[in-house]
Amino acid sequence: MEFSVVREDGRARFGILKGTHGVTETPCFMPVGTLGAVKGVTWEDIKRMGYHLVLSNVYHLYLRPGLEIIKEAGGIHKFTGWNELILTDSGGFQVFSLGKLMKLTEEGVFFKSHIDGSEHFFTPEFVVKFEEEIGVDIGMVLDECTPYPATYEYAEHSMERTVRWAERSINSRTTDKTALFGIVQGGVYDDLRLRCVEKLVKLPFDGYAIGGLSVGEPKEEMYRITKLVAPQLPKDKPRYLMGVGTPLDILEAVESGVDMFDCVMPTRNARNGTLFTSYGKVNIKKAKYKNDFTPLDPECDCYTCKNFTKAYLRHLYVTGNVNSVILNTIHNLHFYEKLMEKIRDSIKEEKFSEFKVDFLRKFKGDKS
Ligand code: PRF
Ligand code: ZN
Repeated sequence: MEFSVVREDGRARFGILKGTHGVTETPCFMPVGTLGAVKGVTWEDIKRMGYHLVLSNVYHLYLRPGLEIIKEAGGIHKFTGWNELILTDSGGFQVFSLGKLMKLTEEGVFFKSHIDGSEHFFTPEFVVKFEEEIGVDIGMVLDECTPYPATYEYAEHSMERTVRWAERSINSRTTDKTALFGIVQGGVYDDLRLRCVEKLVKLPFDGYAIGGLSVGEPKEEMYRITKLVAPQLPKDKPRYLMGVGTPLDILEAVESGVDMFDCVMPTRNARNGTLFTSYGKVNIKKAKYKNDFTPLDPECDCYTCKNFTKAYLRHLYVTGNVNSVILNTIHNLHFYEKLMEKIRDSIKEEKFSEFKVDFLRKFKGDKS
């Protein structure tokens, strides 16, 4: 993997990330395709929107279809038909959200499948092997996502284990075709976060993620930790804020120097009828849209906005038509990619701060 920062505006960075299967500009947003598909849209849609990097997940792919089937297909790109960049999360988040179906040891994590209750064991080494064998462009290490709230002692032990697992992950690599990212943990404790960074940057990761945020802590805490951690990470490596977020969260994090994002928000919200527009969020199920024959977002040039009215989108939603999911997802993912494109352009022109203020002024005049 190659990464270079091309332009800077304050702490915000415009960069280019090259992986084994393609290239993406940063800051970028990764659509979530946990099971090897983004719900509601095809790869052709995803490409047309301008995405070159999508996210998937080791935990989910391991359970279904499983390593052997993906290997037999010739790797994850051949199996899914997506031929550009893929990043897989390690499952270090999904497994931990299984609660009592999970048991943590120094060696790794035992868990019960959410599908059939069968028992499995993940080690940091196995996760790296899985990511290398299915041939993803970027793999994430197995980490322990510290819950919120957590005591200082808990967060400290959890962070230290994440560091030990990071060392084991790095030591088990067998190829540089799959880049490997470390994950910073440490809860909302500044000194733990800084200690974690100090230890992880000594290891030769290709990039660094900030994990353990957007797990229920107040927004101010998330912004504070991001602002603290991002500038401490190596300047010449990509920085990824995991599982974040809203347009506001993304703008705040870009301002702190973050380059990559993923979140279920645009796709999940699309499925429940919450749509992002330049004037704020729109809840398409509301009765007031029954006879609103204007486009969802007059400033949007996606397939949905160019061809359909709010009244029709509401009708599809309330009648439970599968086209509702498709058209809403096309719009929301298009909106997110356009946001990222405008962020990149504004950094190139050294006008990021102005863009952020202008965007939010309009977006916060919420019309939902
Ligand atoms: N760790 C991993 N994946 C994640 C997170 C984390 O902390 C988060 C936290 N927002 C989302 N996805 N491995
Ligand atoms: Zn649109």
